Amino acid sequence: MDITALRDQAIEAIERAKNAKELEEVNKIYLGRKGKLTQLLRSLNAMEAGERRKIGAAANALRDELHETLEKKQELLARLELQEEARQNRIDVTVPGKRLPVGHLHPLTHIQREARRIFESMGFSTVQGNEIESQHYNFDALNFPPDHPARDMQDTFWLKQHRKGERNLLRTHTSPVQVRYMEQHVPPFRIIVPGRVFRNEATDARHETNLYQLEGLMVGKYVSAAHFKGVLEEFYREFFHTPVSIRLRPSFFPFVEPGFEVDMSCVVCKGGGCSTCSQGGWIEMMGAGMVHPNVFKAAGYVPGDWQGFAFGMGLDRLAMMKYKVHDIRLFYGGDFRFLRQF
Ligand code: FA5
Repeated sequence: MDITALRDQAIEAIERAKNAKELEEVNKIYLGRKGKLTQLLRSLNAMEAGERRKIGAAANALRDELHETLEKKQELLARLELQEEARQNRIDVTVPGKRLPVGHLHPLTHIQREARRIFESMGFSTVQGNEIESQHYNFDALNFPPDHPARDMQDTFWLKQHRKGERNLLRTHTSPVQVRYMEQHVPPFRIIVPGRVFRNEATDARHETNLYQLEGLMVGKYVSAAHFKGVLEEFYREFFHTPVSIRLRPSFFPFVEPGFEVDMSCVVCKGGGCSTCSQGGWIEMMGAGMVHPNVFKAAGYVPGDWQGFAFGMGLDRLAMMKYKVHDIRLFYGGDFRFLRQF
């Protein structure tokens, strides 16, 4: 082939190459071991002297030119590649940001806050108590006899006793705050005490070892069970926004006289009976009653001077009824499929 034609062909091929791989291919076709120009250079030996000099000089010049052109093209391709990379990596400040997953309040916290809001709107103040309590405030001051089964290892998480004297425990209810508060305050008053309590018992759909209660205590000169009923009805009306069936039945707690338990018609089965309410159609929501004279005495009051009502409602049960949750253990399982629904 004519050297000028070979040159035109090679230069055009170099110009056409779109990337490093194609350029390498061109290099191979013309300058490789079996390349067109390489073969021409090899064939010089067979030529007669005059022709060899003429063609040899032109072929060598073409080899240098091709080397140089290839190198330049290589640099150009590398630059273009860098530019393309930069274009692809460009930060577009107008693209909307990625939303970070944000948590939310636990359903039991919502319930506690809603219950607080309603009682505070009725003039109750919120008071806090201790989760670690003494035997005195949890039991003795609340008129529990020494052999009451609630004091049993089976029902109570007792703490190790390091020093002689009082035994401590994880409070089994929020009622100890009744006496603690009365020791420091003179009636009339109305308080609520929301908080965590602990029971050493087997769990099931309605029972947990860790649960939340909300204690209520209203003391004055003429506070009666009728006031309790009024407060309770107002609370349920506000909390459920719809009429719910409630029943009060007589019950025994050593720190009230008379005592009663408040049941609510099970919302899971609408009272028909299901595993949540043990087929009974009713769920026990709270214990309550008129404050026992011995509790007033333990707090340093003269019993005849005051009267009042107290109640302790289970906030988990309230949440179960509000959200129609059939098993209390779902609140503590940490399962996002459940928690994300609130
Ligand atoms: C008490 O704890 C009394 N302190 C309540 C009280 C206060 C009575 C003031 C009188 C005056 P009881 O053990 O019944 O009572 O618990 C009260 C409520 O807590 C129950 O009605 C129930 O709603 C809830 N509760 C009790 N045990 C559990 C449990 N293991 N899991 C979930 N909720 C529970």
